[in-house]
Amino acid sequence: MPVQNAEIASMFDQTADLLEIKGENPFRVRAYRKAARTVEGLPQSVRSLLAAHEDLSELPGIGKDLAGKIADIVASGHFELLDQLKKKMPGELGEMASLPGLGPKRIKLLYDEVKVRTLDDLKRAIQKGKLHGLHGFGPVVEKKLAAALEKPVAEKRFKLAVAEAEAEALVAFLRDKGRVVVAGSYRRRRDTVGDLDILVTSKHGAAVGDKLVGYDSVAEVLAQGPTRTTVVLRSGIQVDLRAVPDASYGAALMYFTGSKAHNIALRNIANDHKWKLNEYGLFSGKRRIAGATEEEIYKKLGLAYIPPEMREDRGEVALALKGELPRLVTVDDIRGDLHVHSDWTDGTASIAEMAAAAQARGYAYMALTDHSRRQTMSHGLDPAKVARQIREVDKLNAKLKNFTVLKGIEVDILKDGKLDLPDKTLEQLDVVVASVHSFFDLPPEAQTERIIRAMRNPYVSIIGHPTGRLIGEREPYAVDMDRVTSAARELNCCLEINGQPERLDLNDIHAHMAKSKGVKIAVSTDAHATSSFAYIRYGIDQARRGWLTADEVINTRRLPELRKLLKR
Ligand code: DGT
Ligand code: CA
Ligand code: CA
Ligand code: ZN
Repeated sequence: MPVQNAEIASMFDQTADLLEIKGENPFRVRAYRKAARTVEGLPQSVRSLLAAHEDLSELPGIGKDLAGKIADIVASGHFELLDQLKKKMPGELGEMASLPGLGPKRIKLLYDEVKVRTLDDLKRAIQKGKLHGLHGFGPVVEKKLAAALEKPVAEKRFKLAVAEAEAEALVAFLRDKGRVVVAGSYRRRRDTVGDLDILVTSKHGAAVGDKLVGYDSVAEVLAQGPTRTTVVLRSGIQVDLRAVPDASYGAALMYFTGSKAHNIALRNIANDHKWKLNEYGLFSGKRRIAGATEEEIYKKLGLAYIPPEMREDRGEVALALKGELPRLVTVDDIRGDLHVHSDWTDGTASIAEMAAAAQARGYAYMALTDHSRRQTMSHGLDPAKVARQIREVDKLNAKLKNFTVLKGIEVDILKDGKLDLPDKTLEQLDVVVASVHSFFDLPPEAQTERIIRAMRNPYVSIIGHPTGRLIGEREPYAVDMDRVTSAARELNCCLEINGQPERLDLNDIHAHMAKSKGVKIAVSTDAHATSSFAYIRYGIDQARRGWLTADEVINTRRLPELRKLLKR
C-alpha cells in the first residue's frame, strides 16, 4: 500500500491535535508535530527510504520509537494511536482547531462541558447561548466563532514539497499512458499549490482517466469524462487530469501552466495580430499556426521563451518582447551551502559527515553555522565552544581535498537587535548568519529596527530566514521588507533564501524586491541532516521566481571571490 509522506505527516498532525486536546504532555505533542514537518519535507518517499533500508531514526526529530511507528504505518496504512484517539474522541475536533480563537484547551472545554464534537454541534451551541458563562468564552470570542462558522472553508493549499511527493509518484504511475507533465502553479514552482494539473498526451483520454481512478491513493472521484478526470487523493490534494492530443500539447501545457494573468497577457498579443490563442493552439482563422510546443508559440508571438517560474504577469512579457529576460540561476550554478548545522547543536550528523555530503553534491565549500548559546534547546554554542569548533574545523580542513568548511555561526538576533555572541567571537568566523528566533510579535517598527540593527554589525554576512514565516503555521513577523532590503543594500549585507520546505524565506516577491535594489542573496538549505542538502532545489525555485541570476546569488561564486563578497 503506497502511503505518501503527506499522509503520514497528516496522521501525525492529527495525533498531535488530539493529544493536545486530551491534555497530554506538551513534549509528546511537539514531537509529533516536529516529526510531521520532517516527514513532509523529505526529498524522497519514506517508503523508498525503508525499501533501501535507510535508518529513519537518524532524521531530525525522529527517534527509534517514531521510526518504528512510521514503518508500521507504511506496512499497514494505519496509525494505531490515531485510530484509538479518534475512537475515544470522535467528531471533528481536529477541524475545530483551525477556527479563530479555538486552541486545544478551549476545544477540550467545549467537549467536556457542552458536549461539542462537530462544527454543527458548535453552531447549535452558540445559537442556544450555551457558551455563555463558559470560562474563556466572552462575547467577542463567541462572535468571532459564529462569523468563522458562516464563512466557507478557506481553500487549503499544500506546500510545494508535499505536492511534489504526490506529483512524482503519480507521474511514475501514469507514465505508460503517454507523455505526462504536471502544469499549473506546481510547474511555476509556487511555494504552495492549490491542486495538481496533470496533462497526458493520449488519444485515449478515457483510458487515462480509468487508470487515475484506479490509483491506490485516490479517496474520492469528483468527475470522470472522456478528456478530463478529477479526483481527491487521501492527503486531501485534488488532481485535475487532462488528456490532450500531440498537436496541441504545447498550447495545453502553456494554458494550464498559467498563470491566468500571464495567459491573458499572451492572448492580448495574439489578438493584436488578429490571431486566437487557446488551449488547442494559436490560430489564424481556422488554421493552427502553432501549438505542438510552447517554444513555437512564444516564438510566433514574437517573444523569447519565458521560464514557467516567471509566468505571473509581473513584467516578464514586456521583457520577453524586447528579448531581455534575465538568465535565471539554476541548481547547477551552486557551488556551496552557506547555512548548515551539525550535531554540535541540533543537527543529526557530524561536521565531517555534513562536509562529505556537501562534497558529494559537487560543492566546493559549506559554511558550518550552528546555533548560538541562546538556543538552549538546541545546545547553542557559547564563545568557548565556538573556539573549540574552530579548532576542529581547522583540523578537518587540513584533511579535506578540494573542499573547504567555512567557519561560521547562526547567531541569534536578540530582542534589541544586539547579537547573542560578542564581536571578538564573530570576528574569527568566515560567515555569520544572523537570525531571529524569538520575540516574533514585536510591533513592526521595533521588529524592523531590530533586524536593521543586526545588519549594522559589520561581522554579520547574511540575515537568515528574514521574515520568519512557517508556511501554513506561522505568519511572517511584522517587518517592513522594503526598509530591510534598502538597508541591506546600503550596509552591503546579504539576505538569505532559506530552502527548508516550510520556510522558503525570502519568498519570491521579497527576493525580487531585494534583486531590484541590488542586494546579494545567499540561497541556503539550513540543512540539519545530510539528506537536507537536497532542499537547495526549493530555494532555487523561489530565487527563479524572484528573477535572480547566478550573478546575484553569492554561493554560485568560487571560494576566493565569495570570501571577497563576504567581507564588509
Ligand atoms: P493553484 O492550483 O491555485 O495553486 O493555481 P494554478 O495556477 O495551478 O490554478 P488552477 O489550478 O486553477 O488552473 C491551472 C491553470 O489553468 C492556471 O494557472 C491558468 C489556467 N486557467 C484556469 N482557469 C483559467 C481561466 O479562466 N482563464 C485562463 N486564461 N486560464 C485559466
Ligand atoms: Ca493548480
Ligand atoms: Ca486545477
Ligand atoms: Zn534559523
